[in-house]
Amino acid sequence: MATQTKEADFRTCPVTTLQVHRPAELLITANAVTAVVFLTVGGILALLLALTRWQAVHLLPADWFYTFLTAHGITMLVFWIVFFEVAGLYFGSSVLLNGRLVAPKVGWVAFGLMLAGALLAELMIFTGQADVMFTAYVPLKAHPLFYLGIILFAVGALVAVYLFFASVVVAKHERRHTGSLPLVTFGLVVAAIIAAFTLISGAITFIPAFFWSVGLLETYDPAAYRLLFWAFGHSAQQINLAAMVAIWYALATLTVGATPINEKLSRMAFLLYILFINLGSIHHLMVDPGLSVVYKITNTSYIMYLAVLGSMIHAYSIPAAVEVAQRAKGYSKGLFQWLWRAPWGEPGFSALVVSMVLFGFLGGVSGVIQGMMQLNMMIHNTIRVVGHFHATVVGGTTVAFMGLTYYIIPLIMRRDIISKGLARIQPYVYGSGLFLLIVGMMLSGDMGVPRRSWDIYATGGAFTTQFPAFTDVTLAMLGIGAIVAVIGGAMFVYLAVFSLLFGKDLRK
Ligand code: HEM
Ligand SMILES: [Cu+2]
Repeated sequence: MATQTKEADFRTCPVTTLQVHRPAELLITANAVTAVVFLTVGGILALLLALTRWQAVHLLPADWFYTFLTAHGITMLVFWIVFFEVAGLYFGSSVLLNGRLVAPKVGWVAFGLMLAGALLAELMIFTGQADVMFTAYVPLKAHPLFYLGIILFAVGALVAVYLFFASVVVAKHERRHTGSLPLVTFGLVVAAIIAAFTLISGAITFIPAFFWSVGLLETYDPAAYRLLFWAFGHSAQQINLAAMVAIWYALATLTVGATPINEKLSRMAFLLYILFINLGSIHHLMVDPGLSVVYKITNTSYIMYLAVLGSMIHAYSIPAAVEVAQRAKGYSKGLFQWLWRAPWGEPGFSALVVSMVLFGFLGGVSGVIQGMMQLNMMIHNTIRVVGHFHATVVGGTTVAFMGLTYYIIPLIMRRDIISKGLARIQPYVYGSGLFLLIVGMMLSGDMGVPRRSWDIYATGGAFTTQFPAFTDVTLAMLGIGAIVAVIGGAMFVYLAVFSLLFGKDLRK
């Protein structure tokens, strides 16, 4: 690498004594703030969608519903999550290693590409030229600039991943830290390795789609598209998973000082994600005619459990680390004093617990159940699937990211959180709303309510209104849960934005 570390570029964090690289700090802030802007847009859309799916309210007209559904899916699952992950990668490769981002300019190029791509895609969606939903299944065709936007965004993200790897290598080379990588950075390296694979799969999926949309490619086989798309879409969720678990370890350390009891085991559990990343991916293609049943069942009902094994290890290892740390502080009476005396009023800790509970009990369990062939045939394309992934990417990943933000603001942006009281309850409000939303979606799906459907009665098909009164209740749960969750989400956005603008300046 060209330039050597300049000490003038660093400041010492008074709380953690870590060396903070100023150019990295700026990039972390830019990416995290952009992420929160997208979260805000996605949250407003979420409320409108939920109030439409709540059949008794049925708010939006049909064409708006599909435009907003496309926008919500992409804004949340791609732009909010990935911008935040890039901020997390820069944090893990500079601050946590005492090191520097080797080429901040490259980081700004990545940021520019991602932002331009995201805005282009949003423009196409909101002008009604890309009502294809975030999966963009062929033969649904969007405006070419929509695909171009996605491709630009993916290239930008790939550049950011490259910058992350380079910074990790240089930190080692410059001896900014000793010994092996800290566990949190190690988890992020795993996420970034999966990201490289994912983004390349994304390119293989979307570049032909772009050529097809401009007419240079005459046909694009829908079955081939789906196979390629899920090489991208499924692995993208493994990035979110690895990043979320890395943040769980970070939050456990930041809030109660927990360190993993057996760090080697935790590292091995991360490695399972890389090795078995694609196992289980076929759960997206269970009803597709092109693949053999033997292949589908082998992938989803046998070898998938090897990836689940990794998550099960983390699911025991993190609470155990918290228990050991709490007992060491003297909270060792009886079986559970360590738990009752945990810092439940710290948003970082409550977010950790909410994230683990919603992800584990609702997301993970439902995923393992509905990922097997026989049950998948019954729940495919019902709103139960949407319930499952709101437990994972919202209840799990989004809540974990929110929890980390409560530390990034004081440590990196050096502003105090403006309202500690509001921050104290925010994870609980968001989490309880999500609980209702998710359970409402799952139960509605069990009754056959289809996903991506503007009107459950107009679409016919799967929904047979066997228990109309019951479905009225479960859809109301979905709607009320959404209102509560959006209030919790708005509290988060308010806290993040206003702390950044008006919070007490901790530099002084
Ligand atoms: C308060 C929070 C949220 C609420 C109330 C909410 C609600 C909804 C609703 C009602 C749908 C439409 C379901 C259907 O008709 O099939 C939906 C779809 C979706 N949501 Fe959310 N959501 C929230 C947050 C999020 C977040 C944070 C993410 C991602 C990190 C996300 C990702 C998605 C995706 C990927 C879809 C599917 C879009 C599609 O089918 O093309 N949501 N959400
Ligand atoms: Cu998947």
